Amino acid sequence: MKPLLPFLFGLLTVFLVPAASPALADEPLLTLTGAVEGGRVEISREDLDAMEWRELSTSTTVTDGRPLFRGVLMRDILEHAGASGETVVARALNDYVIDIPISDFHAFDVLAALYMDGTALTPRDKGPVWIVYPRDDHGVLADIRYDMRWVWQLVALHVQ
Ligand SMILES: Nc1nc2c(c(=O)[nH]1)N[C@H]1C(S)=C(S)[C@@H](COP(=O)(O)O)O[C@H]1N2
Ligand SMILES: [Mo]
Repeated sequence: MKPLLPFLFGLLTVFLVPAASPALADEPLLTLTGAVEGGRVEISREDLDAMEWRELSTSTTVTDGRPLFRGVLMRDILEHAGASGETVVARALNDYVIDIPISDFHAFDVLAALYMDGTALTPRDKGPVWIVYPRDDHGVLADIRYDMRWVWQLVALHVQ
């Protein structure tokens, strides 16, 4: 029985390592459903690359200092998908789910961040997409109500 265990771990590695490697350009990174164009819009890295990228430096509850995040504005992603509604239900890889008022994305420059300090976020480290609020620019954002909306490993947005 003993040699079986390393073998099983080996197998696991074979299956998990490709899953952790960077996504292909046309593979969907985010899936939007509900009140979006055609009821379903998949957004690939290629789609994001065609949009405007922004940078944002902010402190977070889970990192030291003020990392520099790079990504696309949440409101631009919703606009790209033709979203119309009041709320997005954001869902992460770990099935963390939370309602976010769409008004947040108009009141604040909230990023769907793909990079932190120049390094691509991976599913192992808050990636591939992390919702990042400009926490240091608006006093109101330094609040648990907003911290809960910093969804990491974001995979899906349901608009309603
Ligand atoms: N994917 C994912 N994102 C998440 C969570 C989670 O469990 N999974 N927790 C949320 C909550 S409740 C808070 S307060 C912030 C900060 O979480 P932490 O301080 O526990 O790391 O991340 C949010 N984003
Ligand atoms: Mo939390």
